[in-house]
Amino acid sequence: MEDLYPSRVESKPKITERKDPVIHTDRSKDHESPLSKNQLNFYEKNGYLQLENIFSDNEVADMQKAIFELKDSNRDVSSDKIIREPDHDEIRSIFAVDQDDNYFKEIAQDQRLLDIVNHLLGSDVYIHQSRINYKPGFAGKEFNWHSDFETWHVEDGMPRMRALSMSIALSDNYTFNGPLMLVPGSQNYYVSCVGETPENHYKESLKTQKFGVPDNNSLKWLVENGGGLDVATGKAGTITLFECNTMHASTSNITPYPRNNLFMVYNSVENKLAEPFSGASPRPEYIAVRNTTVPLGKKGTLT
Ligand code: 6CS
Ligand code: FE
Repeated sequence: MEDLYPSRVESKPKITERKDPVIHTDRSKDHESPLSKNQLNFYEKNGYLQLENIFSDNEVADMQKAIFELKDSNRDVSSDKIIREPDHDEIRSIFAVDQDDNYFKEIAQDQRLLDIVNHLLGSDVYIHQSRINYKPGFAGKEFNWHSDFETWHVEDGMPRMRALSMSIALSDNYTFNGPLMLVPGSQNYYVSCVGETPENHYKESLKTQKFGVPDNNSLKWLVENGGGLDVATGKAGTITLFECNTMHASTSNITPYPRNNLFMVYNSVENKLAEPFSGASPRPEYIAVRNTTVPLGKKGTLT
């Protein structure tokens, strides 16, 4: 398959224009979306969108209880799906929660979410990756600048920019406890990074990412040619949708307040993973789904 978005192959970074729409349903069909025209315009322009009050307070409380029970039950468990902080034993992330726990699977296929995602991706969808990032107080280390798509393309073989992340805040995301920072407009440019992907890169990158991180000049260019820098703060329950190629990062958390977020990554069923464009072996199923790409829910049908 032709590599339309080569990265980590040249000795110098390069910025090219994206070759895919940001919203994959024609804008003449905005009325079919649960999102308003203004919300669709904001997402198309900025590469992200925040939604409040999708879930009831009880639903949010149930999710919070579920993620803390999961964290407590895995405190001393050693598993590849449990990523601990680089210099701390605290749990940083737990992957594949929708695969291992029906409660999270139900959240992933909640029709209120699917109606939004199906429209933005213009098709049925499946979960490419799910995780809980706990970013514990005093110990949660940063996530360096990156485009998820650059990693999912190079290391997972995701062909086109037709995926998005849904982050559900399960603690208040303040300006000071390591909230998601985004570069509005960066989804329109693809930064080809330098440096060859090491084998089993994920064993390190999920703790501290070094490859697939844009150089400072490219990052500065995106910020200055896009919409500056935004911070996705919000109370628990707030949803932040961000396009697979929107440049983002988050700082370390040295406050007493954890920043717990549940991430569901939706990929179009028309964009299933091919062979990794890096030529390396595919990443494990708990990071990049290949086997269960069954459409979630049914687009437009009652469930
Ligand atoms: O490698 C990945 O798939 C993960 N890495 C980051 C920093 N964001 C996306 C995803 O969780
Ligand atoms: Fe990311």
